[in-house]
Amino acid sequence: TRLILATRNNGKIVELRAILADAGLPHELVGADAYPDVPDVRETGVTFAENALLKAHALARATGLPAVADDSGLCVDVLNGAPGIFSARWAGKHGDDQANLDLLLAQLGDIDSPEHRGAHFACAAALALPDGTERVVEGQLRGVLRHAPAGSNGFGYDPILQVEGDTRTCAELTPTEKNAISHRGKAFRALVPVVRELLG
Ligand code: ITT
Repeated sequence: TRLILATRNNGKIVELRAILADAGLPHELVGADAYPDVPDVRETGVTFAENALLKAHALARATGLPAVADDSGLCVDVLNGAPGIFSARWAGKHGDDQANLDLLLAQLGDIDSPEHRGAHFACAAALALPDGTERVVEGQLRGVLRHAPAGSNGFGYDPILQVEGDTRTCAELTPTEKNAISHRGKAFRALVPVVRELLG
């Protein structure tokens, strides 16, 4: 069966293809770009799980095919969890990774002690079927925010989050290393048995 990846974020698509293939999911994975006529859903939820479900349902309903979606972001301790669900447009323009990351570093500028620079990535992975059946699971990755970006792998805020228990940022990990420990890896590996159960 076809399974639609209900996202237009290329960084996510690359990671999801690897995570789901490594987990042995036999389905043909198709990006949302294969369905250009389906309008982007308004992300009106107030949690990662709500927004992931909104995205998955919109694609499943419009295409008649099962869809999985990712809603994710960076939650900073001293900002009470912000940018959170607003991570993709923290500096104003949707998907401007560089501006988002620069603004966040500026906001944390004078905070120095590592215990005050704690943060985590969060990911909600949702599955929706055309008949309205839905499931959602979540994963997190803890770390400490650097003062300057390092590394060129990954996307988004990867260059500024140093992984807990490691000396490297997410952008200094190989894709395989990141997927093994990431919020997205955890969430989608937890979703795979659910996909198998509901889709066979
Ligand atoms: P779709 O809605 O089409 O999936 P999007 O980029 O708008 O794409 P989100 O609303 O879930 O998706 O926003 C996710 C943002 O959170 C993303 O743009 C990054 O800034 C950040 N983010 C999420 N996962 C990340 C990761 O693994 N590494 C770095 N930044 C990440």
